[in-house]
Amino acid sequence: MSTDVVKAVKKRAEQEGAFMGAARAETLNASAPHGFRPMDLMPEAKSVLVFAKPLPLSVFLTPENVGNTFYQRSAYMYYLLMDKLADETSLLIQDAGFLALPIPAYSPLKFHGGEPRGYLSLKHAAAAAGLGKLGRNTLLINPRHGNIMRLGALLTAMEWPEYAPKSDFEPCPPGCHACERACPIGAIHDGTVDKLACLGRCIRHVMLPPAFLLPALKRLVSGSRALTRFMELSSLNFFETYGIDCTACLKACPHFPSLKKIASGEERIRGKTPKQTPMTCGTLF
Ligand code: B12
Ligand code: SF4
Ligand code: SF4
Repeated sequence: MSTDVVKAVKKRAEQEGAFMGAARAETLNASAPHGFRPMDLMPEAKSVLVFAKPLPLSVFLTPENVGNTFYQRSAYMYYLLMDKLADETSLLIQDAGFLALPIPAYSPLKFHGGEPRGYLSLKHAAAAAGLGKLGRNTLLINPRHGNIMRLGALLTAMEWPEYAPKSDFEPCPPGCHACERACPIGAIHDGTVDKLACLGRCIRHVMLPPAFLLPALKRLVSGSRALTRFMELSSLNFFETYGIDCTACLKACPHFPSLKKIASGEERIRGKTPKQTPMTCGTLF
């Protein structure tokens, strides 16, 4: 029964052009902050399954007068796609007799200290599931598919038969700070991102206050439970579709894919050659 459901989940991911990996829930329970662990959402969770799919390269390369609008549409579509994949595979697992909770690819958000967070950090989950490592720009980098992936996930009470082994893939070559230099507002420092600064620069939404008001808003929200609840509800109701006006830290990175490498099937990797992650399926390029 378990073998059948594992095959069915992998096949469903492949049909969506996604690849996947699994991590033990206890690994993330031990390392994620309180309130943002698998056990805070599903106490009986034993496994975290994570899905990843790269966006079409062309949406990052449209002319200046088009801007990032095509990227925005793809990014939005991918949130829906990842949510759909997580929902459908959760049903497959449920049919096999185990509870499974799809984790949203974007919204709802939980406000922490006045800043938005996902209920579970998908990039940390993806790294634990063997889908890559986090670079200095804090984004997930996969040795084969680069840095332009969108992620989805689910938690399940089912013990998954194979969890990701430790990987020695090191995404950032020594001395590389291309993402930090490329960020137009200097939001990236030593592997952390100033979320509010990035949000003010890269998110475009008619209801988003101007960037200079965001620090004051953060202070107000962080000090008020009612405002925190209001922000969480507004992000759920209104922020699902938004514009994205900056991709500089992706494009400057040596792991930003190139068509030549995609076509030749060459692995996009600088530095060490990675071990192929056994849990990845659905080879795309
Ligand atoms: C809120 C959010 C944003 C915010 C804040 C970003 C941020 N860095 O947190 C804003 C609007 C700025 C943003 C921007 C972007 N985002 Co965004 N975003 C999210 C969202 C919804 C939540 C992220 C989150 O929870 N952050 C809070 C935590 C993780 O950050 P932190 O406080 O720095 O965490 C610290 C500790 O708390 C601890 N920690 C927290 N959780 C955990 C868990 C474990 C296990 C461990 C060990 C530690 C740990 O580690 C950190 C260091 O101390 C996720 C979807 C999701 N649910 O994950 C997408 C997501 C991270 N975004 C994504 C993308 C693509 C982007 C952009 C590239 C969009 C663009 N411009 O094109 C930029 C990238 C900017 C950047 N360089 O980071 C993708 C990333 C895919 C990838 N390949 O990594 C995600 C995963 C969406 C998705 N479904 O694919 N985003
Ligand atoms: S998305 Fe733009 S503003 Fe945000 S960290 Fe990356 S380069 Fe900086
Ligand atoms: S630009 Fe360099 S330092 Fe930044 S994430 Fe990419 S490889 Fe790492």
